[in-house]
Amino acid sequence: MAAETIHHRTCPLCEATCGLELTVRDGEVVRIRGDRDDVFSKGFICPKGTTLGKLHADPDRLRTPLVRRDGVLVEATWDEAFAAVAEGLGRIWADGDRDAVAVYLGNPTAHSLAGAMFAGPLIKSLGTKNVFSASTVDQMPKHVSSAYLFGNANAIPVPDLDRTDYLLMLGANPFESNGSLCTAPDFPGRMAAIRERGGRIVTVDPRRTKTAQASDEHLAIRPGTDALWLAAVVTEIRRAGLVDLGDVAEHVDGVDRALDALDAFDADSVAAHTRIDPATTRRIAQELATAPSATVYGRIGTHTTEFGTLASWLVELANLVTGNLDRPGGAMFPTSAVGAPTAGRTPGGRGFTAGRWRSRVGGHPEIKGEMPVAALAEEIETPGPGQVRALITSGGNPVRSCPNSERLDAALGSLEFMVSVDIYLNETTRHADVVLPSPSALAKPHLDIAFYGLSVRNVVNYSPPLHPADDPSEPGMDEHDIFARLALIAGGMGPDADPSVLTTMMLSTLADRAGLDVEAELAAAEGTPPVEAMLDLMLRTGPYELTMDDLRAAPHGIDLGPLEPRLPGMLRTASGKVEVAPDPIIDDVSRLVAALDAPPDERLLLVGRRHLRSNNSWMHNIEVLVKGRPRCTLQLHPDDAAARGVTDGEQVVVRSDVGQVEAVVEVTDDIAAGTVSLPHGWGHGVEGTRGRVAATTAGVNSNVLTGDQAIDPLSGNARLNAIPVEVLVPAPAGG
Ligand SMILES: Nc1nc2c(c(=O)[nH]1)N[C@H]1C(S)=C(S)[C@@H](COP(=O)(O)OP(=O)(O)OC[C@H]3O[C@@H](n4cnc5c(=O)[nH]c(N)nc54)[C@H](O)[C@@H]3O)O[C@H]1N2
Ligand SMILES: Nc1nc2c(c(=O)[nH]1)N[C@H]1C(S)=C(S)[C@@H](COP(=O)(O)OP(=O)(O)OC[C@H]3O[C@@H](n4cnc5c(=O)[nH]c(N)nc54)[C@H](O)[C@@H]3O)O[C@H]1N2
Ligand code: SF4
Ligand SMILES: [Mo]
Repeated sequence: MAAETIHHRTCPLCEATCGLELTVRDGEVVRIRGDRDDVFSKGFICPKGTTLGKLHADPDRLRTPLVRRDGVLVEATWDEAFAAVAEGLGRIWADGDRDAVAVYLGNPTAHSLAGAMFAGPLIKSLGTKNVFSASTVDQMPKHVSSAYLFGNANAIPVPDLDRTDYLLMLGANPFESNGSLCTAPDFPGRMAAIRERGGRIVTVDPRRTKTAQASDEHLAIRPGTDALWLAAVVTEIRRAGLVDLGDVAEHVDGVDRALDALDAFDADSVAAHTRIDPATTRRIAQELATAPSATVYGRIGTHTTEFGTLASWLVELANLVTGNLDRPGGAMFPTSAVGAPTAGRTPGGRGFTAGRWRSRVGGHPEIKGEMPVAALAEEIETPGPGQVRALITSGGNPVRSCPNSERLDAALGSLEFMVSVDIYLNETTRHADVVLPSPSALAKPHLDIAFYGLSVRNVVNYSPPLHPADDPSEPGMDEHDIFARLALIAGGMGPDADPSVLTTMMLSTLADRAGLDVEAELAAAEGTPPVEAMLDLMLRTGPYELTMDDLRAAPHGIDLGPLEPRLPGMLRTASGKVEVAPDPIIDDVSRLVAALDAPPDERLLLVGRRHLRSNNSWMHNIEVLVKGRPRCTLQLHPDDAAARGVTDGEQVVVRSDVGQVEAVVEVTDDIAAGTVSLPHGWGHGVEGTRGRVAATTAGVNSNVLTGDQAIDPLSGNARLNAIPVEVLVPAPAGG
């Protein structure tokens, strides 16, 4: 019998960063289970994590670069592929307009070490204003509220789950998603622990999710009204005389101005919109303010709405006025081992500026260097200087994940040139002229740079590649070298430039910024893979002064302890204080006041949902994850079903102002009357894609129904929830 070897690595699929234990026999992963010795996840794993071996072995996963010749994508060598990239993009740049080449970075780019380190340099050498990412269909509101409040878009407070006495959770379903902007492996277990120690959990969600069922209380809010409700909660806390900023009071500016702006919202005035009765709202306000410690946590359901930034700001305001900002059991700032812009100890900085430039067609302000992805289609369609004529995508599927996706699909089809870095030929990458395949997750080094900065405990863990990049079953190029070569092409160095040109520059910059001797650092890094040399430098100069050797010696991770108070040292606002009432936010409150006066929308409101065995628009080609009951169903309350004469399992038409899809109905009282739910990321089997399993459980694309015009003005984030729809029974054939 062949010898088995055991390996440990961090799962890169979601934000939970679970430790995995992999058993390998004859070069093949034969078993994956949770690593019981992982310092953070302690053996927790979800079904997706067990399938990384199947993902690695998936025959449909791309292993060779593809280049379009005579309209057809054919296999090519890496040299041919990069030559085609240089030629195709070169044609566009030859006209002298750098903005004509846009870039879209998808979710797995944030989960990849190469993406975290090389996306910045790539964007810089592209020199384009047309930078788009999945952030504007996701968490951009949180970046914006953090940027205004704390002076840095990445200074995001996380709920201190392991010590809190009271968790108020809105628009999040960690039993399926495993948590987001809150890295917490075994979120369900951490919730159970809150209740075991006598704490209380209140979940606000139009659906009675598994998370809601595991809470002490569930409030079935009307979709899209969280900002109204949170504003009322804050006002009720004030009226009850319970505002108490606690230890951070001296570091905070503008609380009264913020509270005055919210005076129109109270438990009574928002009730008709939120459908939460006033007594409950007042009680929750009281509980939140008087719990020994409490934390308010809002996620996707609160962010992907028209009032995303206000909702996110109100979450922070609720934490602040109850004395729970920056204290154990409240909302706290992690301290990442690889350092962060806020790692220093002296408050003050440049603060935040939005709108340094504007999108050409819609006039949307730039946020964090990005344009709203909801505006990508119009930037491609509209002729004139600055028109997007070419696109680079990395680890993204905007044709499934972005609003008004049929329009975007057509727009991508009209591009003069497109390059995709991806592991599959999907609904988006099928439009590419060149597809550059990343290695399998198991063949890449991994360290969750982004997510250790959002973690409920300070930890760090490094995973070396399990399969070498030159493994014959792999595409033969590291992901960071793909990024580096794209960046070098964009920088005018041509398709054959050596990636080390870029990595040497990056290492020098890091050393220089850290005040180290650049020459000595370069000499010391000689012979070390450049990514590891850079990580080593980031770790050494980070807050714990660790090294890569420390990490390599700790395959189960290094526990750096519970979160610690960080105020005021981490503040980067101009005043060096928490700026609670910045003008753009206060101005936007008037839009919320207008919503209060508008008659509540009586139509059915569509929301999304996630399933534990799915991952946005992918992982749908892994048989064990998609088998069983179809997951892409339209959830409908029994009363709404009866009113339309619809029964469970029936096919209906779902129509919004933007488009329509046909979906199979799932009648369930787990969804509030007046709300319907369809998950996003489905609609597979399209011509030109390669995913044999995904095509058999295709589902429908919910983003046909979402609009690209309704966005949160402060963040550019798309509105993907609370979409008014009609549900219609199709006329019988021939009728
Ligand atoms: N209606 C609605 N729409 C939504 C949402 C919603 O809740 N409702 N959620 C939004 C959110 S939060 C997000 S983050 C977005 C996600 O939006 P996207 O990031 O655009 O889409 P994903 O489905 O995550 O696509 C991931 C792609 O990365 C590829 N990939 C996987 N691993 C790798 C890798 O290691 N390297 C590379 N290069 N590629 C890889 C996959 O093959 C796939 O093509 O969707 C958003 N869209
Ligand atoms: N299994 C799995 N895990 C994932 C992902 C996945 O696709 N599958 N995606 C990953 C990504 S990219 C992200 S960003 C995270 C997201 O993680 P979460 O934020 O936890 O996202 P969801 O699980 O979609 O939960 C959002 C909840 O918001 C509710 N909701 C919708 N509209 C409203 C509203 O107006 N108000 C309120 N209060 N609630 C509302 C929905 O019913 C839903 O239950 O998950 C990550 N983890
Ligand atoms: S919860 Fe997330 S990180 Fe953990 S095993 Fe599942 S997909 Fe991987
Ligand atoms: Mo996301």
